[in-house]
Amino acid sequence: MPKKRSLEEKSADPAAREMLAYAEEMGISTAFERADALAPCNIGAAGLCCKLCGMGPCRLTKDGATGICGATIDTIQARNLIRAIAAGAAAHSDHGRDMAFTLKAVANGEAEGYMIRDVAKLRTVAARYDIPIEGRAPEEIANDLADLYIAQFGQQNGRVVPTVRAPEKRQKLWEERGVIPRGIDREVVEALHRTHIGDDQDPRHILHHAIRTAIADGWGGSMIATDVSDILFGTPAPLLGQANLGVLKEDMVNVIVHGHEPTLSEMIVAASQDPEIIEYAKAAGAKGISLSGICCTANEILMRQGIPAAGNFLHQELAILTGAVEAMVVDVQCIMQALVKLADNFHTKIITTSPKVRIKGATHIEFDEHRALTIAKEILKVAIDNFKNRGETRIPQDRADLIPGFSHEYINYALGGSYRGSFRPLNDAIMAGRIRGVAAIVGCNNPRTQQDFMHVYVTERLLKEDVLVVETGCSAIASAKSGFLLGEAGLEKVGPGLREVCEAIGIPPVLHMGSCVDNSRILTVLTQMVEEGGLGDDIDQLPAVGLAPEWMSEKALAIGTYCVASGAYVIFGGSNPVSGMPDRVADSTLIEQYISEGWEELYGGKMEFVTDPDEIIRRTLEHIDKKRADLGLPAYDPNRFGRSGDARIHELEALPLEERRAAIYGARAK
Ligand code: SF4
Ligand code: MSK
Repeated sequence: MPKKRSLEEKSADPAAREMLAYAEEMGISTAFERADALAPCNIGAAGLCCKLCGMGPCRLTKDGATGICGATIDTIQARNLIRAIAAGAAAHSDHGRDMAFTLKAVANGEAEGYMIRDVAKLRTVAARYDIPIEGRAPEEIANDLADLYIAQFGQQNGRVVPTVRAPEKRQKLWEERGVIPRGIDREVVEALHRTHIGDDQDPRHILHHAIRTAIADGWGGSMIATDVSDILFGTPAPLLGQANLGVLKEDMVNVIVHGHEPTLSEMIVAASQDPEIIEYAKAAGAKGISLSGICCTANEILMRQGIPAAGNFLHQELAILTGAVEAMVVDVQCIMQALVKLADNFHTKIITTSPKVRIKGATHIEFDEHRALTIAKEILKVAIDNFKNRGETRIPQDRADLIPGFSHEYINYALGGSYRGSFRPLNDAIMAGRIRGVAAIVGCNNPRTQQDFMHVYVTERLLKEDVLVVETGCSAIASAKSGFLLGEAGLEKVGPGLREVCEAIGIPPVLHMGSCVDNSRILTVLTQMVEEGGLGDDIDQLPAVGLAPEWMSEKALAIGTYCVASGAYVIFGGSNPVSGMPDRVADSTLIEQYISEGWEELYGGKMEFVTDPDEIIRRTLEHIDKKRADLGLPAYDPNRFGRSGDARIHELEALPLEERRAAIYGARAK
């Protein structure tokens, strides 16, 4: 009988606990409760089940077992893994494709309500690909860039162009290893072809193509999605935001946008500020419209517009439980089918908008970028009309302030200034040991683990060890809810050296860098650190680690794999899709060994699955310290820094006057 967890075991977030208690009271099912009731199949979870043909499914539970076709455990695990990576790469990249088509429509004046907001970024990106920019209108440049980007998806030969933005040494390594992606769709299709019954049956050869497919995502589809979003909606810079369910408003029409693509959500933001719509809401008895986000759509509009985030992945059901949401508008990815049934208990309308996504029982209002503003207004009117149907509400009062919006462009500016943007101060701080290293903490929530706990625990521990943390996706929202994304408040929990740097530059200790596709920003930051000098000549030499402590989506596996291909050490928490049976003979499966030691030999990066958070921390710090030593940098010493800047001023202020004088002026004061 599966164990029923307490509220505390289900979530680290008080707002979530309050709503889960309410769900129990009402007898309403949530993902948390379903995770307790539905034990995972340990054969499938370990990657040992193959259902690639009608002779199966073949479930292999003993060392040396094979499927009916003779496929071994190693082959089956490799096939399952590459299929997940291909699905993740497809999701990110299809998002990138839609963004590129929107850019094309905007360039040709065919997209209602959109404009090119960041001309400087358009010119910078276009110039990287030798698209002429001088003396040309932004629309002309955008049209050429859109054509180039659209072509990357169907390209058959050559190289996916954003790969030229990787460090030179990395590009050479990829060329030598034969993993430069030729076309984004081509690599995804080939991953599926190779894993059809009777195709590629050498696990290492299968995983070689997994690397190529993942690079097509990180240095292809995802990078395109991020570039175009910035060009159309503005490159993020810090602003003030809020996160958690307490952002919902009792006296306003609450509309939540959930999913991933900013095209519709940005237009809903614009429509919600339209005087005609505000009047319509007032006529319905509300004070106005309160917009908020869930998952990565939340990150997109939070970091560009300051629109609050109602929560991360596991908050989607909890938001509806408040009874205060008139409409949840969804597009693609991470949307639970359970929302519709749950919403039946309340007045909330679930509105699907993507031509790719329908949910039985939901209202479908299809989005079309050519009529975006009109459709956004239509959606808001449906929500406003629903306000009168609202019953009793229960909105938790938990909400935290945060400062999101740390694009790599802004970090460059913050460190170097507007005339000479530079990563020099960051590299110097790492070289001196003030900052021990960098960790990118990314990825989802998973109802099989305590919501947010792993994200927050790992973040907190690494900050104390003077590790600068950058975050995206649901991890960033977990940190936002916990107060790490707010300059001064977050600094209390930070090691002395890192604290000095944050105070000197004026940044929070955890930098919110955006949504899942924006992990491509992290690739850019790592590349800029390499190019700045002093920390080696490729990403695998940096004292940096990538972590996905509560992962659940196939996209997370694609992200992890392109980070490994780029040279990073990546640790996943939670379940291990290549673990093998618990009673297996060997310590680790061949695939586990290959994606760790094998990939490290080939790419300098490695992938591991670790459930214990303390072990995640230990391996992270060990790796960072090893990379520091390999670079010949001084060993990290926590007592060396932290007595300058604001910290020193606070210490001095606490001293009696005479002692303070003596401390400041030394012998001269006497
Ligand atoms: Fe079984 Fe082979 Fe078919 Fe997989 S491909 S289901 S291992 S027979
Ligand atoms: S939304 S992929 S749960 S991070 Fe990007 Fe969050 Fe993971 Fe979805």
